[in-house]
Amino acid sequence: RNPFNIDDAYLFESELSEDDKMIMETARDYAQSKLEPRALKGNQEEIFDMEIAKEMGDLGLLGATIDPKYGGVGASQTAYGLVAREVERVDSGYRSFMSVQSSLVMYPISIFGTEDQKQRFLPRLATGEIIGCFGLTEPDHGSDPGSMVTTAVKTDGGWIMNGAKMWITNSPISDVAVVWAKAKEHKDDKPVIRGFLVEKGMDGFSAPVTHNKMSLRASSTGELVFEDVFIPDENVFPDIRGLKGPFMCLNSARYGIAWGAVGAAEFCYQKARQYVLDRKQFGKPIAANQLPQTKLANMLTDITSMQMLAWRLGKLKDEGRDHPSMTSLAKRNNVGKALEIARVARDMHGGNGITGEYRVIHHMVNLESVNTYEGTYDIHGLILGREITGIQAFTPKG
Ligand code: TGC
Ligand code: FAD
Repeated sequence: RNPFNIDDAYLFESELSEDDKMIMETARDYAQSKLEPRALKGNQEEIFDMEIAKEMGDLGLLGATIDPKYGGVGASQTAYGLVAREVERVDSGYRSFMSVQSSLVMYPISIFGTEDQKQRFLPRLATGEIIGCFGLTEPDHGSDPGSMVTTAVKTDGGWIMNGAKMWITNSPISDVAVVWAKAKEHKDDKPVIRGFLVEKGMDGFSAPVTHNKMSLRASSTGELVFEDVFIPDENVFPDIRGLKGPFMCLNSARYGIAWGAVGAAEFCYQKARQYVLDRKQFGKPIAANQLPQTKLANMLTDITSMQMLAWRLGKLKDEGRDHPSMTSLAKRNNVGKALEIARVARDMHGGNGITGEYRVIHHMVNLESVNTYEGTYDIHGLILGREITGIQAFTPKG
């Protein structure tokens, strides 16, 4: 008989290329040696250590898929996903930082930006010298970003922006914000969604912190407020129009999340396994009972299917054969399953599962945010439902 690997049951890691494996191992070593020791305090005291950006940048973990000409390492989509898995094994908040910088800031600049915008921003984003954020959600428009009310009106040499974005990862610590707003070139034009690069220090622009989060506490979250902010023409993406712009970025970030959720789930499963092996009740290890064993079997089954989905989607992306609905399926399934696994693992730790030290409850509450952002579990269900039936169920018009 061949040996059975209880962490990689279908041996997907053995299918990785040497380059992808090397990047995965770099990310794993970094996450375990530098992020893990910060995680408990970071969560309890709401600290995002700014050194993390530079450390990730030094290792090529920011915008890894971007062309080396602009500071990336030209890594595969699979490698990008593997990095997200290692970082989220420690804390979804650190993965959020990395996803936003890579998929929601560097990626749009690299595909929608002018040569000048790429040169100005990408190399410094890649090293972590500057930090970016992505503003799509508004206080009254979350799942339905097409109804956004933030506006940008043309004026001499640029645009005047008014409005507000909410729930923006990295906003309080950002140097540049990729902001999606309804733009009007002429008074009577129909507004069209366009992307703007709003820089820290621009008059009328502020980024207040969101307080009292009970989840993703090591991630800095805030608003973006625009009061007659002048944005020069050189800070506008020239050609991209409509929701397709932000959604293309979300395809990349949602894919990374599908991998990240694998890391969080693996952490919770491994902790639960060790706990029930070590702890004795009724004179025997808790692991010697049938219920804990089937709970672990369910976790491994779900984790294996999550690994298969993420790995296969990465390959399809690398081959240019992916579809956004594949990403919806993987994001929805993997985060939903990771959340279930974290809740069961929390229960298997009994009272100790309530404390921060075991860090399972930390993953559990983080995953509540991950299940909500970048399209909620139900919204991705509706995206898939529309694909399957051909009927749009978001709005009454069908
Ligand atoms: P709909 O009519 O479906 O589409 C409008 C236009 O967009 C195009 N499109 C896509 N293009 C590329 N990729 C995709 N995934 C696309 N989905 C749609 C579509 O083809 C169409 O183009 P065109 O040229 O015909 O105009 O638009 P809708 O308004 O009906 O959309 C509904 C819905 C629910 C699918 C969508 O609005 C949605 O996905 N809502 C969820 C909102 C969301 O995900 N927000 C994320 C905010 S960012 C964030 O959460 C970051 S957290 C980061 C972290 O900390 O890690
Ligand atoms: P709503 O859209 O109001 O939804 C509330 C509930 O109603 C959900 O359960 C939803 O599934 C359900 N619902 C809504 N519409 C329908 C429907 N038609 N049919 C059935 N059910 C429906 N946004 C950014 O732009 N940038 C960021 O960096 C960012 N970071 C975030 C970080 C955190 C920690 C969090 C929590 C959010 C972040 N977001 C960010 C925002 C996130 O994308 C939104 O919260 C998410 O898209 C949901 O929008 P909402 O909160 O307005 O909820």
